[in-house]
Amino acid sequence: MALKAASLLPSSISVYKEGKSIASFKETGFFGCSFSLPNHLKADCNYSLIRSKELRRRELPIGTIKAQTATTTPAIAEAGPEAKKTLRKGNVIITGASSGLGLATAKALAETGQWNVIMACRNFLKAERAAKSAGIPKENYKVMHLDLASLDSVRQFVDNFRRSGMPLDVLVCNAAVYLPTAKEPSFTADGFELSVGTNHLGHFLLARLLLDDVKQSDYSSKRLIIVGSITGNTNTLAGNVPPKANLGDLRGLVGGLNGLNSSSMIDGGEFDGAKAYKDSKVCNMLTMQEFHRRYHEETGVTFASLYPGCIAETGLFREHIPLFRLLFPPFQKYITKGYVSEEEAGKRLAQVVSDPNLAKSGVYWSWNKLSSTFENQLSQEASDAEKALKLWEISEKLVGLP
Ligand code: NDP
Ligand code: PMR
Repeated sequence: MALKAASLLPSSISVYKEGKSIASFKETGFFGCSFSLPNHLKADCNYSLIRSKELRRRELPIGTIKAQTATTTPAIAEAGPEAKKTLRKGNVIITGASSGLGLATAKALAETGQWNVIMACRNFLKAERAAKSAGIPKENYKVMHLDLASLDSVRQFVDNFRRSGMPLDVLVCNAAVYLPTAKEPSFTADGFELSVGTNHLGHFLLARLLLDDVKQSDYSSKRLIIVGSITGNTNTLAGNVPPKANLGDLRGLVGGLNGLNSSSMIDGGEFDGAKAYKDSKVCNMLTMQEFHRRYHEETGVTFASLYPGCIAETGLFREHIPLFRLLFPPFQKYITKGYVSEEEAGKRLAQVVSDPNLAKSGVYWSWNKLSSTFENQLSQEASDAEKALKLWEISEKLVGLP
């Protein structure tokens, strides 16, 4: 299988394992890119052991890597000393829990018996069916309607949740859309380009509104988690696959991303669906850090982001061409070795929700080959505090926050 996949990816890029080249391949129309990488990025697909060891020796500010104590994925199965302080179950909202990472995380948490999972989904029936067929214990989850592509729906969801009277301990902003083959932009109910509108602006409003609820929680560790990705980080090999994320000076966002009197892209450029997704992930990671800077000290809430690994079989790739969907999983399994199953990725995100060892705020978590966590380093753009502030202020205006 490795050979087969490799033969479909003839060579101008090398994939390195612990400093040694393990495979090389070159541009194809299928993977659609031609680029060369600076040497310092070539080993990045192996973003694991070497790097975390090296980083353990350095003290870096928030938003960049810092060494850390590794914990392994199964940690969520046991309640740590912190969790034992709290007698009641934790309540966690997970957006986009009807498939992929969100569903696997809901299952991993619900199965511990220590969490009520609120599955915040745009398709109620699909979510109910998914929860049932995944075997999530009925008493440990509830589906609530949320369409992130509509600011009214976000506000309605928050009202409905508050009316339920449940406390909120953890919010997980997980849902996303990826439209790599779209020739023209599509738009949210409020007229924002759909990928940034859903993945960033919908979540931005949701997280801003629900922060008050999380603040009030008496749970032992309250958290707000926004799922990020390697592909938004241009300090990695994956993040250098064109089109690269780049928010520029945010001129398109200032214009409202409506594709009419302003560009549909954050940087003001031509529409590109793959870039819009990667840009939205940069927004997710910048937003997490801005939350941390503004609210961590005052509220004690832990803000975190993560790259759970390449979950190559999820619904995220539903809009991609069939050949991509066929070849992407073996490519990630046998060539980049970045592949993780939905189940494993779900355990990883569940760990960021509940592991007492991952209570540090302002961190972008990743996992090494042994499935141990480490504090990963974000790209220059994804850790740019000035850009994060500007993004925050423009996003506030767009979603109608004072
Ligand atoms: P999926 O497509 O399987 O899951 C995405 C979820 O988002 C679905 O439940 C989908 O709902 C939901 N969703 C989409 N649009 C909306 C909306 N408007 N309102 C509410 N929910 C919506 O993809 P993944 O599980 O792969 O993606 C989950 C997260 O993981 C994303 O943030 C993604 O960026 C991130 N990620 C994924 C990686 C991967 O390799 N797959 C790698 C790194 C990060 P529905 O079921 O109705 O379509
Ligand atoms: Mg990528 C270590 C190398 C690595 C990793 C971990 C990923 C993850 N990718 C890697 C390398 C490469 N990819 C290389 C060398 C190529 C060129 C052949 C390549 C191509 C590629 C494409 C066309 N990769 C992709 C795509 C997508 O359409 C996916 C994407 O960008 O979605 C936004 C994707 C991804 N690669 C990943 C991950 C995790 C993705 C999915 C995305 C995400 O959610 O960010």
